[in-house]
Amino acid sequence: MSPSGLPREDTMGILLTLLVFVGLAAMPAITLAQAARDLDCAMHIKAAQSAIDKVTDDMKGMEKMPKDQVGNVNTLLRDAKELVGVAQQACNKPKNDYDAARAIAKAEAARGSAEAADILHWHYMKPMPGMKGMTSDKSGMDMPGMKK
Ligand SMILES: [Cu+2]
Repeated sequence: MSPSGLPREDTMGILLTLLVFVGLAAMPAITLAQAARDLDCAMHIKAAQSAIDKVTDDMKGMEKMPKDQVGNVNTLLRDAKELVGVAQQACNKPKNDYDAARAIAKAEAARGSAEAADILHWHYMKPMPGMKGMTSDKSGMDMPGMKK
């Protein structure tokens, strides 16, 4: 006898039946969750936002950078922020799957702009003659705001 008062074999049978039912009930939920995840625009927006945050952080303490260079990096950053705003709006209440996909497209475009800003910043960081503060060596960056 098991603690429940039923013969052990009956208890096992009930448990197995329950497991099968729970499994069957969970399957559509899992399918739905996966379907939702493949159109998870919030995830793409999060990635875009952290790319934006990274460049924004890097640009702190870049006062010695030539103004036109700062301007170029910031223009790409501004594009990224605008696109992430559009993505956020589309992602807030997507009317359908197409809306969610459109939000993903905007978020990825935002991430692309942020990445381009990062690449451009690092390109400018390459040692240039007569550009104090923009050189870096293995011992550490001359720019306190720089990570990496
Ligand atoms: Cu820099």
